[in-house]
Amino acid sequence: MTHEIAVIPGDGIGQEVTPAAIDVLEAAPVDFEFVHGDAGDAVLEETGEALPQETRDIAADADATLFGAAGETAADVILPLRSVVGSFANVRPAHAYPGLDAVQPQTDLVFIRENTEGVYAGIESEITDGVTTCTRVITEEASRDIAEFGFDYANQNGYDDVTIAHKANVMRTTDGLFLDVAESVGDERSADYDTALMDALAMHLIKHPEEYGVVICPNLAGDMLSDLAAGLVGGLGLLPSANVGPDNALFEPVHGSAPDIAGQGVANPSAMILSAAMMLDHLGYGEEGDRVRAAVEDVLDSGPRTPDLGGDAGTEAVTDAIVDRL
Ligand code: GGG
Repeated sequence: MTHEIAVIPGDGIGQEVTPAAIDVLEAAPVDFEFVHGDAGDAVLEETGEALPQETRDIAADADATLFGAAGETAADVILPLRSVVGSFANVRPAHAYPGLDAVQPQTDLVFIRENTEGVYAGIESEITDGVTTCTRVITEEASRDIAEFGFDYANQNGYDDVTIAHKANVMRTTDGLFLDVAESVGDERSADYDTALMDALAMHLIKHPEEYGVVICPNLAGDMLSDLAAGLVGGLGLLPSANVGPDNALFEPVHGSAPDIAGQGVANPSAMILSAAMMLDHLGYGEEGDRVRAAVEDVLDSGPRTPDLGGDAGTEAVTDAIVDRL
């Protein structure tokens, strides 16, 4: 069976790490047909549109999408693409790897981030000169969907600790609803869970990440806490993600376009390749996904490594080493 994969490299280092993931997928014993789509800052400049309809269609029609990185046009590119594939859950694992100088080597967390609403609903306005607003949308339906997904994920992946992150003491109506609904889902399943104020949770995650497993979060909290966790394990070059919906999914590294190093050939391809491994899992190739993860772990442990991890190798050398392990 051939799987059609939309490949949208996006901006900056997305152009460098996406081909790395394709090299790795081509080494796996699975038939893929890759269909390229353009999107991002450069496309906006060229065509006046950051996300052309043709790219939306490619993502909508594919079995899954690989996305590289979003730049200044993130709100016009990755947010709509997540919606094109119908994703409501953003799964962001943060693991420490052997051999790397992690701040907290015992970290093994998975953020389950609500992917459709919160302050990322895109409802912003300028009321008058110097006065702006952003509407935070939290619905019972989306809160239930993400909580059910999070508890199921913990159950299916052997995590005992589930934490519901919120700020219901301040955002009483919106996060009050998120918290109530997520707690009801936990109670309906007689699951063990904790709740945590997201600001306090940020501090506790830094000091004691080993006390946490799956963290169910509203949208912005999930975006921020997962970057924080990247700092615990060695940086943004290590965190993959899956945007999952009922019938389709999009896989992307947690990092952005990294304009400071774009074009130099030194971007760490690990997060993108680990995202491709999550795509293999999603398409039913769990063993192949495990093999890719093992190859990445091996190269992270023994090198070569990119400069963000203290090495001096380029993206291609690291990718070749991972393909060699496969
Ligand atoms: N956190 C690194 C970064 O810049 N990611 C790209 C970005 O802003 N994505 C938006 C999102 O994940 O919602």
